[in-house]
Amino acid sequence: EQTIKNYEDVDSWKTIMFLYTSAIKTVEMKLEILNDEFQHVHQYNPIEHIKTRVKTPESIVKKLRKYEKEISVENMVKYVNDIAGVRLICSFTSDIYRLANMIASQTDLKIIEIKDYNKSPKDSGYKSYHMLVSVPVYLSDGMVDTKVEIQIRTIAMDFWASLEHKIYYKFEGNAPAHISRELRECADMVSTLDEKMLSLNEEILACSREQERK
Ligand code: 0O2
Repeated sequence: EQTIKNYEDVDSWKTIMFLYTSAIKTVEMKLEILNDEFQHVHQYNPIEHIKTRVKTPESIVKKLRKYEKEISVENMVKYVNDIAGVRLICSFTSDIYRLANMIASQTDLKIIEIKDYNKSPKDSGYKSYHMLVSVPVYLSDGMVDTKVEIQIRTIAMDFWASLEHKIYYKFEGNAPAHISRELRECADMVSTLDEKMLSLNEEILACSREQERK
């Protein structure tokens, strides 16, 4: 409630939110085309599904407070990198890097930062591959490079993260130790499941190739 009223200029807030929404649309469209092309060439969809969201004003303010920055439109654009979020959910861990490479080779997307929480999970057990990119949004009076955070993770990682996120918010970051421990154990199970599913899929593909040869 305190949130939007604090911003100096509601008009610029609206314009900025319009930019983020447009940037999400552009990135989503590009990813759908890549997925369709992959299906066309390899008869396989690396993306299981896509989720998008614009961060809520409350959540933006919370992040600025966490960073100890004054609440202003300028600071939010500068410091809050995940206002526009696109989440790519895939079946196998191998799809994560396949998608990351496909995104990296899009010449109109600039990669600002990569955080590979798949190779280096967070202490919570969180695994995901984050790409902070900027995408040009063309308006009637010019172009604006707009930041979008792309998170790439498997269905299993996403399942874990959505539950952990709820628990984190429920306890405001101070979950009882045994709950955090059990969540980390679940994260290990998720990793084992992802490994097994990947090797099983590889076996299935090898069998199909073998049958095709016969
Ligand atoms: P929401 O509700 O998804 O918007 P930070 O490290 O948070 O100060 P930064 O640099 O943006 O800021 O971090 P990062 O790690 O690149 O991305 C933060 C986002 O990743 C989070 O957004 C979550 O979506 C996700 N994330 C990161 N760590 C965890 C974790 O331990 N558990 C879960 N479930 N998700 C995580 P927000 O803002 O937290 O929330």
